[in-house]
Amino acid sequence: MATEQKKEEKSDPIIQRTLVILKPDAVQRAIAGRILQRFEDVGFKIVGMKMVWVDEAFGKKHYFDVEERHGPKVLQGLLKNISEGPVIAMVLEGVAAVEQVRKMVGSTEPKSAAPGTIRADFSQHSYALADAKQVGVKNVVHASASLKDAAYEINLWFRPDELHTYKTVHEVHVF
Ligand code: IDP
Ligand code: MG
Repeated sequence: MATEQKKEEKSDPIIQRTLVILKPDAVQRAIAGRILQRFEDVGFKIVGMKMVWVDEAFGKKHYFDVEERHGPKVLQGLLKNISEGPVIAMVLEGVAAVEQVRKMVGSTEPKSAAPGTIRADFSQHSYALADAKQVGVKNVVHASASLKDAAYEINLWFRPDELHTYKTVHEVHVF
């Protein structure tokens, strides 16, 4: 299954939902609030949020295609990282949310992510260090890479009754 980041297509819904995970490194470093603030500042609506400590079996479901894309070593490191402490999982809703949130998050390796992105501004980790330590690269957050991934991941992490419909003040200006 192709899960590379895709540019918005004309047929895509304008208002979208995407899954963001503040990974264990973000929670342990106590930067969750500052990261959340960035998403709130842009006007994304939090429609679901919870703190969970997942195990490797759940991690395998979330990262079902990582072995195929990056090989078994990366998957092992990643499963170790994602299950080493609690995470904060959230569903964000807004205009082209999948693409916009990925833009804010930045590219996968913090060392080479663009300044101003969350991964660059909150981490200095590199593939070289991750490989040397046999961990996944510690890049603070996960964000769904495509609408298809978002649908799969939201369904995996949240029950329908954990997702909420309400109005934010941003909607007065945006919609
Ligand atoms: P993404 O998180 O930017 O979508 P993916 O390719 O989906 O990146 O990879 C999932 C996660 O696997 C990344 O967030 C990162 O933590 C880890 N990862 C990806 N490639 C490597 C690698 O080459 N070395 C170590 N960890 C990696
Ligand atoms: Mg990904």
